[in-house]
This record gives sequence, C-alpha cells and structure tokens, in this order.
Amino acid sequence: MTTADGSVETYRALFGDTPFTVVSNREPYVPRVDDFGTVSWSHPAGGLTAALDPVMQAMGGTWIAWGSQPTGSPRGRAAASPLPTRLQAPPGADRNTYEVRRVRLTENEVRHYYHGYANESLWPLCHNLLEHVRFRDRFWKAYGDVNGKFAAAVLEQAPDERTLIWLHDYHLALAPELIRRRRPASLIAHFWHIPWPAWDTFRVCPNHRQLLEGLLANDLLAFHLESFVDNFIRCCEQDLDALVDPRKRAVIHRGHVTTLRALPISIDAESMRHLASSPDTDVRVTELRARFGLAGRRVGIGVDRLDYSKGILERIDALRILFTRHPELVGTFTFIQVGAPSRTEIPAYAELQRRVQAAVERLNRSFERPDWQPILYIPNGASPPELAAFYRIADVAIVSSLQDGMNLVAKEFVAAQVEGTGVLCLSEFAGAAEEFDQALIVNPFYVEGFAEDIRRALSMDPAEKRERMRRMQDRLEEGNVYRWIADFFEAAREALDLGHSRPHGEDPRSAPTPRVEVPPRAAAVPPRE
Ligand code: GDG
Repeated sequence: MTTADGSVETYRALFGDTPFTVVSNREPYVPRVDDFGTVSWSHPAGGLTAALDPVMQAMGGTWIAWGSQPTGSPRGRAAASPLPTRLQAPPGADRNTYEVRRVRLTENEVRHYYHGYANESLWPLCHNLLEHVRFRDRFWKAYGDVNGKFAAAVLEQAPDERTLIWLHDYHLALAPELIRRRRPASLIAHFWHIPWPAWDTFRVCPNHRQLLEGLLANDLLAFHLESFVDNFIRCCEQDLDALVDPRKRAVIHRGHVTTLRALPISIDAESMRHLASSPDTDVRVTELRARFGLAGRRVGIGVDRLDYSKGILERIDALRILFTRHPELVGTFTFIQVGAPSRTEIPAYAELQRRVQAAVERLNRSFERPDWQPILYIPNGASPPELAAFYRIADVAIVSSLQDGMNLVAKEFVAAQVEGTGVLCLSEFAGAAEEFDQALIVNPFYVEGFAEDIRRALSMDPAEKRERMRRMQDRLEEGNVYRWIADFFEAAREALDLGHSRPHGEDPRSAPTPRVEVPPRAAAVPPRE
C-alpha cells in the first residue's frame, strides 16, 4: 500500500528538488469562528484535501486556494480580525511544513465565478444536465478575472521556473494559459475531477473554444476515465486547429504538447478500514441501532452532497416503488439518507434541498408505522466517524448518480465493509462503476428497474454478497489515493519528457514552446506495491 511518504519518494525520484505548488479552489483548511471571534481551522468534508495535506507536509511547498470567509457564529464573525492571506500549515502545529496562500475574492467574484460560472455553467454542462445550465456574461467575466488572480498568485509564489504546478478542477480552466503566457516554460499539470462531456453537449457552452485553449496550455491534463479523455480529444478535433496524436493521447496546439491521461482517483482505504473496525465504531454502531430502532431490521444507506447530479430524488422514487411492490419490506427495511448541504446560494440547489425534504416526508407519510419510518433523513451531514458507522451498519448502500466523475462514497463503503455483508447498488453513470463490476449496477433513470435491483440486493445470498464484496475490496487494494498521487507525478514526468522530445516542426503551424530543463530522473521510481 503506497503511503503519503511513498508519493513524496516518487516525486523526489522523478523531479529531484523541483519545488511543488498545488492550486485548487478549495483550501486545505477552512476557518470557523466561535462566539468570541476565535478562529479554528479544519479540513473541509471530502477526501482529496485531507489526502494531499500529508503529502504537502512531507514535501513542503505552497498551496494556493481561495481564502474563504469563516463559517460559525455571526457574532464571532463580526468580532474576528481579518483572516491572513498567508497561513503556515498545518495551522497551530509545532512545526509548519508548507504555506497556504489564500487568494482573496470579492463577494461579487464569489457570486459570479464560484456560484455562477463554475457551478451554474460548467458543473451542469460537464454532467450533461443541461436543464440546469445558465450562461451569463457576468459569470464568464468573473471566471476570467478570478483565473487571472490565481495565475498571478502562482507567478508571484513560484518565482522558480522549475516549479511543478498542479492545478485542480473545473474552477481553473483558464489559469494554465494565463500562467504560460507570462512564463512559457512553466511545468503545469491539471486534474479535472468531473466528467468531460461529448462535443454535442460541450458546444452548447458559448466559451467552448476559450476553455479548450486554456486547458491546452497544460503539459498534462488528466481525467478519471478514458471515455472523458476521448470526449476531450473529440472536442479538440472539432473545435480547434489542433494536431491530435491518438496513439500518444496528446494534443498539439500552437506548438505546445498536452498529454492526456485517465487516472481514476481512489481513497485512503486503509484509514477508512481502520476507522470502521475500531472499538469506537463498534460502540457507535450499537448506539445508532438503538437510537434509530434498527434492531432486527435491514438497513440501507445513502451519503451525498445534496447535488442534483447524485440522483437522490430518483433514489427516493425507487424506494417508493420498492415499498409499494414489496409490502413485506414495510416495517422491516429502513433507509438512512445522509445529506450534506451544498451550494445553497444557487437556486437549483436550494430547490433540490426542498424537494428532497418533501419527497422524504411524502414517502414516510405513505408507509410509516407507529414504531417505524421508511426513510431516516439526516439533512445536515454526519462526521467521518458517524459515516464509518453508517457504512458498517448498512446491508445495502445506494449510489445513484445521474453522472459522476468517480464517486468516493462507493469506495468508502467498500473499504468500511469489514464484515463483507453489504451490497453496493451503484449507478452505471458513476466513474466507480468501471472498477466495481461486482456491484449491482443500476440505471437511476429507470426507477422501476432500480427498485427491483434494491430488492435483489436485499435478498442476495450471503455467500454471493461476501464474494462480490471481497472482489471489490481486492480491486480497491490495487491502489489507494497515495498511489493515485504517485501515478499523477509519473504521468506529469512522462508528459514533460514527451513535450521535450517532440521533434521541431512536428506541428507546422507554430514553433514549440520553449521548455525548462527538468532535473533528470534521480533514481529508480519506487516499485508499485
Ligand atoms: C468530485 C466529483 C469525484 C459527503 N457527505 C458527507 C461527507 N461526504 C464526503 C464523502 C466523500 C465526499 O464527501 C464526496 O465525494 P464524491 O466523490 O461523491 O463527490 P464530489 O464532492 O461531487 O466530488 C466526484 C471527486 O470529486 C474526487 O475526484 O469522485 O465524481 O464530483 O468523501 O464521504 N463527509 C462528511 N459528512 C457528510 O455528511 N464528513
């Protein structure tokens, strides 16, 4: 199993002492204030920042991110002094190991760049959910301005040209080009965490060409799945005067080579297993069973950010059909839905929250009994230890995304199944379905079939359940999030080598980008475990 130190070793073997900078919208530690204005910093929910943090701690360097306003007490917020633009991480530790550069955004920028272009234009576009897409000129303008702020922070923060810059996600599609324009020899790699849509969808975006050109300033651009790479290549072929090398999975545009790779993300499965099998979790499991009246009943679980792409309403609909068609499950099967509120400033998300709440209430009214409710809804999220206990309790977990880059909940559930008795019902439209062919693969758009799949999960033979879970756990063992980080470094190194080795004149339309010398590979890359 690769560890955080293992990813750092890979980096050193490939890049020597090349400085390292991470750039993401979300900061690795988010601020919260109490009533007295005292600020505390903690990891946001979601696995990636927590996984990259120990790598940064071992490696040093800079993490550039939007410096968000603190949550918590309104009174405390008024009393708190302005937050710093630079933070030594981990905050409050005896030994600080890396720096967080917090990019300040105005309220208007947050509204139009983050809520607007990133989450009302690009997010639904890339998830092929066009009914939610809104394009506004003010969104695009703010997106460009904020990408400019991030690029300026990178250029200021990384005076050494040899710095490897690792950008994350759909918030920063224009930053690579803005960096490269000012510093042509930069080493830039980017991971796109959400799907890349087909050309027929992507062309709906009025800014399609600028987005592609922004991203083609990267040396490496990686997605979770090969199908997303294929879609991206097809968009470049259709939209740009670019040379595509499908064999090398590379696009040459304006003399610059961008290598494209599929690198499916994973989780820190060992930590999840450890947490799920701890004595504290045993206690929590017993408490939850008692608190929610689960003794003698079968249990289903759903854990999601409250996002329309996660198929939560379709799931509730399937449950309604399940209880209608299989009355023997009334009173004997309880579904727990944990929902973490998300992007609530956006009307579509506020509406989804209301609709989920209403759908749960309707279903509960139809089927409830004095001592039982079909759905227990936990609308304000749960802590990581609580999540581990829910994953352990569940006979079935449902991930019903309408479209999803990967879906880490599916992986967390598999890792937490220490008894191996749970079944995963997994949408065929979640990236995780490519790895977990032993899940019960469901189509959330066909709710009657989906309902039958849940029933099948609940009546599956225990030996079959164990065998399926064992095979998914074996698959998860093949690589954790630290292996993924190391794989990303290897792909970045290959991309830089490919960019260097391209014979001049391969693209007759322009001269190749000048390159800085990356230090030669220092040592053998640590072997894959
Ligand atoms: C994007 C892509 C891709 C959820 N509720 C609570 C909570 N969570 C945690 C889960 C999990 C994470 O949030 C959600 O991960 P997903 O992968 O489902 O989704 P996105 O946030 O949409 O992430 C996705 C991912 O990037 C990584 O590349 O897989 O496809 O859309 O870790 O456990 N955590 C806590 N309480 C909650 O209530 N503590």
